[in-house]
Amino acid sequence: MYTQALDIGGKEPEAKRGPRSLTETQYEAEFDAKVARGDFIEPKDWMPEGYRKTLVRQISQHAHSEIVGMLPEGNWVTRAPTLKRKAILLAKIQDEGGHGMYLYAAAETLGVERDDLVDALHSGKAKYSSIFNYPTLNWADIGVIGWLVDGAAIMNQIPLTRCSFGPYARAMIRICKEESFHQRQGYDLLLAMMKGTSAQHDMVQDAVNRWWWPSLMMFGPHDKDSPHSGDSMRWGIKRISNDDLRQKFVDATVPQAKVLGVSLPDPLLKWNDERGHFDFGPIDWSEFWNVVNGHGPCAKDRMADRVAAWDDGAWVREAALAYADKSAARAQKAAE
Ligand code: BYC
Repeated sequence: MYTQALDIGGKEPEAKRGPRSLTETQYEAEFDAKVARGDFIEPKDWMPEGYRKTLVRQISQHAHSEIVGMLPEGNWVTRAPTLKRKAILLAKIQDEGGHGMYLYAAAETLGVERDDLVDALHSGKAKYSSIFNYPTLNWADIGVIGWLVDGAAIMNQIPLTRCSFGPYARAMIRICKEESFHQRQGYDLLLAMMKGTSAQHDMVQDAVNRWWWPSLMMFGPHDKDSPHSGDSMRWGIKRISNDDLRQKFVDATVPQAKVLGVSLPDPLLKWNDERGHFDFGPIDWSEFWNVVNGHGPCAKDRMADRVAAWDDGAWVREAALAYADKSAARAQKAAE
């Protein structure tokens, strides 16, 4: 049966299309049941507008983080100490670029344009992970980014492979596999440095001291201060809360620090038999919000570098589009 959907202009998001014989409440009940059964919601399925907006926000912020995350590591490609380390670092940075592309593509299935998302990043309207606003000061920072930053990312991202939105969940499977390699290469780099001179040992300890607390901040504010968590948990976007993921990360990382032979910069870090977890000291939330609100130590540099890279790459995008147009025209001519 034809429906009013045919009268609606093409601009309406996919999520709103579909037969209108059902009421909004019925659609919502069907959506809730799918989420409760653990079925994926797909782009053409009906979804609440808040769900769509939350996904566009989170997936695009995630994509921006991957792309901006290439910058602090990119600074070290020309200074990697050996050919092997340079090749590994280059491969890792390329992976991050790829992650950004999968994630922008997943966001686009929700009816937004990639150019608009990129504009929002460049104009400072969109957020990206707080962690990439800190500087990479010595070579050990590259190892610590792999170990702690990618380690925190995996902890946060594995539950996203079970997120209720199909394209995001599927993108996360491949991303997590690659992040796992990233974490191992970072830990391997640090193990090598810890077997080296006392100066190398000091570089690792210095890097750990600077990256530990910002890594804990990556998981976001405490659950009680997280405005989006309630809806995101209900909708099956988030499966594990910010605080629970942070705790899992601390519990997994403390033994790794011991094997490495570094100390973690928290005098309150202590195993709690009763809880079965490590206790840890308070996070400086004023630093977190300052960074999240665009005042991190490297915030201006990161965006200037990002915009310059976008502008410098304009000719590549134009050439790719021209090639695609020509190929399409050729294919059409051949079909006539
Ligand atoms: N940094 O209600 P909440 C990587 C914002 S890439 C900045 O808890 P939500 C890698 C939050 O956006 C890692 N902002 O939010 C790449 C919200 O602000 P708005 C990136 C943060 O979304 C290259 C407000 O605070 N990973 O690992 O429910 C090389 C309230 O927070 C942060 C992802 O993006 C933060 N840390 O939960 C190496 C994972 N935390 O939007 C490594 C996907 C919070 O209302 N994202 N905010 O203005 C998520 O899992 C969730 O979005 C978060 C936050 C857990 C991050």
